[in-house]
Amino acid sequence: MFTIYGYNTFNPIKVLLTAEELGLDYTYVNVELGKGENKLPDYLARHPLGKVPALDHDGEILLESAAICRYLARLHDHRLYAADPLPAARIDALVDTATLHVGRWLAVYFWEEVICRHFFKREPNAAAIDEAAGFLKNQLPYFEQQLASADFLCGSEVTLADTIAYAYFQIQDTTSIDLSAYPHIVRWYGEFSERPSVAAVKQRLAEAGGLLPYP
Ligand SMILES: N[C@@H](CCC(=O)N[C@@H](CS)C(=O)NCC(=O)O)C(=O)O
Repeated sequence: MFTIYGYNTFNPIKVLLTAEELGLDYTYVNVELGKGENKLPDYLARHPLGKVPALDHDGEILLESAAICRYLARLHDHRLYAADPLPAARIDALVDTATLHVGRWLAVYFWEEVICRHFFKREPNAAAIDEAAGFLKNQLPYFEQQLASADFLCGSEVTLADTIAYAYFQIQDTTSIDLSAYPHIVRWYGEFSERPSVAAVKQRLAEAGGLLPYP
């Protein structure tokens, strides 16, 4: 039995999208971050840092979104991933670029324009947004180039690089990020958004009462 603990933010969404792409049968539990449910003793026993996502697989607790995604893919015949070291390393590299670079700066928009507005009732810090925009201007051309020559980030098949990167790129739906200078990223994002996995994740979040009243 698989239980995914999450919330409507990009880290849990990586895991939910991956689970849906793999056709995993799982239970979803919404951890209400806004109410501090992630800091309650029950949840801290599961995740000592009090963060989402966490995965419970038959009583084994797994943490860290990308590690959970890799684990699920390995359980499913390495689908969305690769059994061979070289293609696996190429997917890992794009996952890390999505997480440590592009996603890190996309997340600044989400933090400033969604979380701070919604939870802290303050306006976005313009200097933080400017800094993120500067880094993205240098980094997004790499993804644009990857997607100019292939349907997906790592070639002709969906991989963990796509499910994980998509979770960050969907930040554009609720923030001021403008990706119109990157037509291949826009094409990839539009096509991925039509995948049944994306609709299924939205439905899971809505059913669990985990859709924030984002703008
Ligand atoms: N590196 C972790 C990051 C997890 C993380 O920071 N999750 C955020 C939501 S996107 C969270 O739980 N924030 C609540 C908190 O830190 O109190 C992962 O990839 O799983």
